[in-house]
Amino acid sequence: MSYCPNAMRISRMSDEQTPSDSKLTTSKRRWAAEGKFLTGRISRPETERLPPGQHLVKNWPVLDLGQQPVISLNTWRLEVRGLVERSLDLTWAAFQAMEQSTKVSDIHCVTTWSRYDNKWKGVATRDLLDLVMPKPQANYVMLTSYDGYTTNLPLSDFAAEDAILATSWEGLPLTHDHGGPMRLVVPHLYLWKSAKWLRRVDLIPADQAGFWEKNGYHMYGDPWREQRYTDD
Ligand SMILES: Nc1nc2c(c(=O)[nH]1)N[C@H]1C(S)=C(S)[C@@H](COP(=O)(O)O)O[C@H]1N2
Ligand SMILES: [Mo]
Repeated sequence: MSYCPNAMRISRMSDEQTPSDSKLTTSKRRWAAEGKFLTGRISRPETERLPPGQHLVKNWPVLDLGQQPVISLNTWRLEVRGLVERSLDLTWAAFQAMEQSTKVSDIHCVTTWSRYDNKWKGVATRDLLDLVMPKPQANYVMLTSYDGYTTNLPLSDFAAEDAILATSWEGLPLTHDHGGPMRLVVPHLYLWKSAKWLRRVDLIPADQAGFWEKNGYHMYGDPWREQRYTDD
């Protein structure tokens, strides 16, 4: 593999290690421990567009572990493995040749900002799943990114109608800081489930915790039910 030195260092991390801490990472671990931002209110998308405890922003903040991997389109791959009839190892050209979809969605970050009406273009997760054909025992997905980040969600949520493997935002190529060249967007869950710089999708039988889920954040992360932190 021929990523930049930074990405090479990241790609050598084993699954047991976690990406190194930034100041924000440390703060977010503490917020999970303290239950920060929980309002105790419940609202529903049908009655209120903004989930409880969220505020609207017009800009789009950048949040990650502080290590943005450099990815070359020549070596970029998207792998889909696990409980599938046909595993995939897509090059950038093969990914671009897939049917392209457009979705408009609101996004909600657990750090309390929400942004309305984001226009995405890319490959609908359903179109990817049609290619791999999940086996009946596949119930969850584990996502792994080029920076070593991982996150988990049910397969049915990954397959949501508006979930997209996005390469474009507001008519422009997705910028690197927001996960370009390609990131997942699953708008009905908190944005930490939407892996930036996505590299691998594993279809698995039972739920497993990803990075934030091991660090005090909820296994599912529904903004409408304010599932910010592990309930224990
Ligand atoms: N690969 C990767 N994806 C990631 C993260 C990360 O650190 N690495 N952070 C998550 C978190 S906590 C959030 S809130 C969103 C932020 O996306 P943005 O920077 O485009 O706003 O990305 C999510 N996806
Ligand atoms: Mo986040």
